Amino acid sequence: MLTNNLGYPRIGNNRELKKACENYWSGKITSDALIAVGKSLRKQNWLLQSEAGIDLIPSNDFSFYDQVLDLSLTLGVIPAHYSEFEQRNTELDLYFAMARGAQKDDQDVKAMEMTKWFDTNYHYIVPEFTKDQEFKLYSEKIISEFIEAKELGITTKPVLIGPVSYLLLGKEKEKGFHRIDLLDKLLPVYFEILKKLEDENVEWIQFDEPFLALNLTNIERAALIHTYKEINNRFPNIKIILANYFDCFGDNLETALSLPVHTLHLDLVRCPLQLDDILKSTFISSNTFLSLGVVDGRNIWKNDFQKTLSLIKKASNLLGKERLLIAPSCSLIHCPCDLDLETNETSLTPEIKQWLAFAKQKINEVVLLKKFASGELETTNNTHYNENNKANQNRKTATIIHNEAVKNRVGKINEKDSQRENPFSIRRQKQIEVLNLPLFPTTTIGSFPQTTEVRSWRAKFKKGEITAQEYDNLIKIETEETIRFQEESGIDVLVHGEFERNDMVEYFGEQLDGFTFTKNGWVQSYGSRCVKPPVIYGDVSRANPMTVKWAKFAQSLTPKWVKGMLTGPVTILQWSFVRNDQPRSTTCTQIALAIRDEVVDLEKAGIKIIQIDEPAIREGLPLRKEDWATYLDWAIKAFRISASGIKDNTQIHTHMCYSEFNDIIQNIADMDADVITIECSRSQMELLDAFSNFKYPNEIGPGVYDIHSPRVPSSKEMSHLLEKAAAVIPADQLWVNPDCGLKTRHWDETKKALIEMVAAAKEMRLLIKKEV
Ligand code: THG
Ligand code: ZN
Repeated sequence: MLTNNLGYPRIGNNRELKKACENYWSGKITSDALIAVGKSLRKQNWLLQSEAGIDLIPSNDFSFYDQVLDLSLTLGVIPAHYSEFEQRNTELDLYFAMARGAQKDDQDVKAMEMTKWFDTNYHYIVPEFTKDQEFKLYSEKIISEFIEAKELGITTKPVLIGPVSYLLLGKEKEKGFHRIDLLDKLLPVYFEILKKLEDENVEWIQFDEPFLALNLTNIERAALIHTYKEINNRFPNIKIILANYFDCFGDNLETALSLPVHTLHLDLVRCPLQLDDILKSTFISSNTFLSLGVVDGRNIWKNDFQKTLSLIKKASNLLGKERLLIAPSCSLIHCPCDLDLETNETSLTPEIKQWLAFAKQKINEVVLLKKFASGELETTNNTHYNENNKANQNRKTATIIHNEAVKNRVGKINEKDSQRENPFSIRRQKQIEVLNLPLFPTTTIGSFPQTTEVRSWRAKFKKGEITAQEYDNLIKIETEETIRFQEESGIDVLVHGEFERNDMVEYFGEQLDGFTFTKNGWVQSYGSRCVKPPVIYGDVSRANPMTVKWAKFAQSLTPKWVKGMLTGPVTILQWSFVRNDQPRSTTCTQIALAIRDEVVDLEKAGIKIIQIDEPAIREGLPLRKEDWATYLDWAIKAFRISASGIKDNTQIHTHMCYSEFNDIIQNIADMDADVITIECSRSQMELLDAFSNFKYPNEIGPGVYDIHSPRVPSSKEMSHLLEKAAAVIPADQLWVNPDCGLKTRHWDETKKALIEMVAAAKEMRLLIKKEV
């Protein structure tokens, strides 16, 4: 029996990687200094795992930005428009240019597209393929990192995304082919990598093929079989681990079991039941090893040793101990680094802390589980085992988890609670009377630039260096300036700017009962950007209003409408670490009721437009289509519960990120928000396609410019987009707004872009007048 780890967080205990990258980008440190930070992080991670007793330690799990982009560079998948930049710059700068775009002297290249990694909050850079795509071994990172570890005395297990998943993660940049057709051109580069690793005496290699958790076509399944047969034929002595995670193999099980690989890795946290199917399957060959993913790589709860050991026992009874590896369910990059760094007992109480495990603790759990399961250690009278048992028992019986009032309220929810008073057509008339807005009303998504200054006020306040009153005053001044700017630039529906908030989920988590939070529980979201997800440990309720004070203050400054800004229940759920002792749908409904109370209080305070953001509704979709309906049913209902406690003449907005909505557009319409704003500038046309095929019943603001880039768009560009939108959506249903919140932008570009945006809306109003 061996211990196996799939990937370790690379950001560093104190986000060293984030800081080093950002310093390099702003010219504060050299590339050598950045490279040295990377090297030191890799060394720390390898040594930590080696000292803990992990047998198969991953390498190539490090990345300066994203592991999918690393692979694109490895395979030479570099879009043509970078070729001039490539010739004039280093490999590292080319890599960052692909990730984030670059303006340098006369060179100006755009960033590649970014999207969500399966159902996580991690974002990867989407590979772009052309019909005659060529592949070549371009970057030797995977080999040099293997050698680097060997020089430290550690023989690692290189990890890389398998060829089939790599192709499927990408996108065709032109018509006339499917990316899977490129497989036979791609495979030789993989062989070249394997050959080089074999020459370095590699023993194990992990191929991630997480598309095995999705619905695959017969062609894609055949591609998997072809790939691993070819690899096995050429490299029969390398032990290949094929990793699937985030869901069951489902109807790909037969395919997976028939692949000629040394070891199959299974996610037994998401899908414990598949173990029985696999063990009794006649397809599993008599010498295949199984890597049992028993420690949750996606959540922060301590493993339940007793339960896990009985699962492992089932496998060892049938296969024998020798054929088993013990592992986390997936890479640990979705977990914070180290629970030991959480020393502040007022934010994370010792009672809750004993229920948790972060990446470092999970590594120790894997090792202990293996020792217990293999018989190396007895469980009786073992301190670690007893502690684990005690913590799990304590959590099962803890009173702080349960709130009878919340449970009763959820139990009493009826049909009416998820319905507005009247249908949209009636609400709309009432809202027009109250709001009195022009055609093409302009607004923003909510946040304005979170400058270093604003962040420093919060840091000072948290450290006690300024008083609550001083902090409030600073935020008030910033809010007032933002209101004035919006008035002067002619925006119709204003926002307060959200300067009092750290993150749109963390801010609510900090104020809701049933949540706790960490001081240092950072998880990479994209590139150098990290999030600190709150921890939902118990029944959720709202003790006090959370946003009313700031909404009221902002509204008091201006005769124009100011939107109340909330995060929706599905997004709060999706971007938190969620309790695993009740269904996610129950937790989501509890959050929905808390948000509903906030919506009602905002209305009472005179706020007429309330936005409930749900940017994460799509990423919450289960990986397999057969599970979509159940999820959509409770998720959409939760949103409706949060939005239905108010009168018809209060207008509900929602906002969503990412534009791949075609397949769930009916469900989005079923949310029945009066207005929806959607992110779409990186692929505007795709979004409009969806709306030309589907008559969206309510009002809609397709984002008219991309806030992820510092580039200032012209009013012409935006009015042109609006004309295209008006061709598929009736003009009186259209809103004008950027495609997402402005918190990551600077003030100068924000101001310029919004002035141009208002000009575009005015051009549209004139145009429509002429037509009438
Ligand atoms: N909050 C959460 N998850 C998210 C987003 C969010 N997932 C999707 C999308 N938005 C990801 N985008 C970002 C954008 C900015 C940042 C993080 C994710 C960001 N983070 C600060 C950083 O890394 O410097 C964190 C510092 C802080 O919170 O003070 O700027 O908005 N939950
Ligand atoms: Zn957005």
